[in-house]
Amino acid sequence: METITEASIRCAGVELDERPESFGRLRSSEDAVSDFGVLRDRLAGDGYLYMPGLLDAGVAREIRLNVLCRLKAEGHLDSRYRLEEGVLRPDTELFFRPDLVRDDPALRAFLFRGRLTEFFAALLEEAVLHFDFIWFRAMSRGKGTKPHCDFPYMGRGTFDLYTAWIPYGHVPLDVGGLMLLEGSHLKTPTICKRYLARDVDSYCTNKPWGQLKEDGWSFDGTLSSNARTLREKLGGRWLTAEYNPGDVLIFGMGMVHASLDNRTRRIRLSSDTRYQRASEPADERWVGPEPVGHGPGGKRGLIC
Ligand SMILES: O=C(O)CCC(=O)C(=O)O
Ligand SMILES: [Fe+2]
Repeated sequence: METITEASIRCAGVELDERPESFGRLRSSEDAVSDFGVLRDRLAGDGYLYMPGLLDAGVAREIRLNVLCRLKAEGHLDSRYRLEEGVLRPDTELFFRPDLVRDDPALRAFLFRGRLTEFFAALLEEAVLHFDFIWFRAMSRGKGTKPHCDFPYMGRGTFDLYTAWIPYGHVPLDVGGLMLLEGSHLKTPTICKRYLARDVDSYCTNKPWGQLKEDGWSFDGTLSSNARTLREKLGGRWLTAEYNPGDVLIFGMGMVHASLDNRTRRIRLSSDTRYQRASEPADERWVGPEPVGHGPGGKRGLIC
């Protein structure tokens, strides 16, 4: 099947430098899966835990099939391929689709009960609170996410908050999985202090330049549109992996990350969800049965 449209790897259209000093693979912590002392040290040092096969691959595949059934019903799939291949029609464009899983009990159980939350409770040594909102992504050809940290989107509670990025299906590099900027979690609290302190849903009521834009955002949370020059500035390598169902990638709020553009017609399905210690303050935009998120209820007008 012809699916690759561009030879080089890109992030939001920007070609990346693939030399080994600029681009590499995530370190797997599969070897330390139940050694939480080692895992805590790695999380502090590397800023992430890449856990291949931590979760049930069969359940991840079932969730994928449910979502693909919905996309098929919406007319997005190329009917010449088997459903599980998830090949999109050439004219289909998809990006951020939390609505696809709003009422998927299997996904909620996968993310919020069982193995993953038990893992977080052992890692954080306390009862865990998760955000209720599920960021679900269905990325079509050409789509990727620009470099950012997560805190500007969810920074009204603790900084000690973790993202779990989870693929539903095989995600080789050309399908465009997540990548992290090596060591950036140690640099952003100083170098990007002002960026981390911003909140995408806050605006200045008393300043013409601080108003919400027509699309409802004051700024969109992107750190840089150019993953190549950002890496040159901050140092480290862009790190990624060939992901499979059952894998999970965990990282904190200061970690710069992005995703590779999907260069194929195969859909990239993934979720990202958030976990923290239950005793710490939580960002109220994302918790509860109907989280207000970035909608009107989440906006906060400030005197700046
Ligand atoms: O999957 C993506 O493209 C972006 C995910 C992301 O930004 C995150 O997991 O925080
Ligand atoms: Fe993110």
